[in-house]
Amino acid sequence: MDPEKCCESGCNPCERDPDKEGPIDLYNYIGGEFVCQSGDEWMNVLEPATGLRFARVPLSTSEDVDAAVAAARKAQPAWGALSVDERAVWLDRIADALEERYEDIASLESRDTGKPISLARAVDAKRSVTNFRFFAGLLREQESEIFEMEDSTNFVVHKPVGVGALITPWNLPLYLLSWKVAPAIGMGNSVVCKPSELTPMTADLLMQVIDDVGLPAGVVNLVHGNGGGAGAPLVAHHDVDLVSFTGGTDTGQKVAASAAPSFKKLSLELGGKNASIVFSDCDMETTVSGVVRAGFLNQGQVCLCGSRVLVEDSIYEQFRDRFVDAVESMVVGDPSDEATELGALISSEHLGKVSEYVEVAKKEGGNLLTGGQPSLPSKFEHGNWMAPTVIEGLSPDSRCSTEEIFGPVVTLHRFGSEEEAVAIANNTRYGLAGSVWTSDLERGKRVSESLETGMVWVNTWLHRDLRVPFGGVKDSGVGREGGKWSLGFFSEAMNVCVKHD
Ligand code: TXE
Repeated sequence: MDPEKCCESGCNPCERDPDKEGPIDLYNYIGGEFVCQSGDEWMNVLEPATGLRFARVPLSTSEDVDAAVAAARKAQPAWGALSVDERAVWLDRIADALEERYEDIASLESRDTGKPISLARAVDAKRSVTNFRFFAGLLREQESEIFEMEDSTNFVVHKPVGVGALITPWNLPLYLLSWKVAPAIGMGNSVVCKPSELTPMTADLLMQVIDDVGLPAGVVNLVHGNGGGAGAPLVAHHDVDLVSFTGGTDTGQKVAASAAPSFKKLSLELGGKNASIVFSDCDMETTVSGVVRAGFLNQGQVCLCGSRVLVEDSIYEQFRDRFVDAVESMVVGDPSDEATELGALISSEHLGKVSEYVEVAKKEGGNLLTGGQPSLPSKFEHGNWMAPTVIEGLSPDSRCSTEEIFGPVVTLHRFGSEEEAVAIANNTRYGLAGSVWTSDLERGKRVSESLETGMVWVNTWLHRDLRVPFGGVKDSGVGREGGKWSLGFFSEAMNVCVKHD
């Protein structure tokens, strides 16, 4: 780290001054050091709730990516040579250190994403710690895989893949980054992280934690920046062996095309257009609250959100009215207020995209049952706000019924039969998740298995056992992470067959 060089370029990671006035400057983390970017282009990090700038993130280039990949490559052999138990100890150390910064994670994540502080605590902060602890335990539980033949024994060995690129989006920043880092380094890989330029704050906090616990230099590296400047060069890098990407389907296609020529190991967790299917024999109270939560959690900015609600004809009006009442009772406002249930959308651009879909819905014949602009104190006038919106009357083939909107917008549809419900639910390019609400659990399981998705919940939603496979089909992605599926993705299985004397 050459302070003179840095100070000339105007950035100065040599000392982080917490009391420094003005926006917080973030730095890349390469080879165990916070370092300046090679260029001098920065991007403002804005609070979604107020539109105010509170940090700056470097717009790194391929030069910074080269340095990060080189540091990862240098660190990988020694790290990969450690035993699984030795690496599990490191994951626990990171979990312990993250846990000590639980409230920092929650408040930073809430400020950076616009999500309510209650959600940032209960979901983002909690799960980020759990991810490291869970994979530490899973690593220790791994059983050896031995297959005996009459005259030989087969030993399956799980070797590191090498250098991994971990690219994450803005909706659940640390939750998703930790979900990738923990198993990736746990299986002996070294990594280069590229968080979303819109929400870099808790990725920076994770690097501080990793630095504080003294993880060997180069095992985890981070390069800030946007897709074109940093993400694309990282995916294309000749010395990157694996890419784990979570983000939009369109970007996922670019990532897949770039990774293909060098046969990089690839996992894509992309968009969704998930259906919540409500049968007339459901428990109405539980179902209304569960389907509202599924539709609007994190302002509808979760790939698993139930953005389409399919209701059996006989209870449609009753359900619709109770659903709209529950939606209209949601507290929309200051993300830092404990009572807030719905915060701001991630950016003005994204608000524009979601608002455009509401206009399209009206043109497609949709009837707006509730929505619009929430009335908020003046300090939020430059924030990205939308009241939770419910639309009925759209054809299941309409754009708003089939395309991912990724905001606080839910469309209501009615169905006459189980077969019709399944047909409507599957009538989209996406195939990530869904939920089925019925007191007939056999029907719940039967309908679930008919859905073209990677996961379905019956009479609940986002109830997560980290041991299960997570991922989608069709345009929702390729591959599975979660539990042993993560350990499998972040390793290369090798078989050694030993003939007996
Ligand atoms: O994601 P992007 P965005 C959906 C949602 C949203 C859309 C776009 O519909 O409106 O995706 O959101 C990096 N090579 N989801 O723009 O562009 C980028 O810098 C390599 C669903 O945030 O996919 C960021 O770090 N990397 C999703 C990450 O990819 C590239 C959650 C995701 O950015 C790149 C979020 C490139 N060419 C959005 N271009 C989910 N499945 O949960 C960008 N990036």
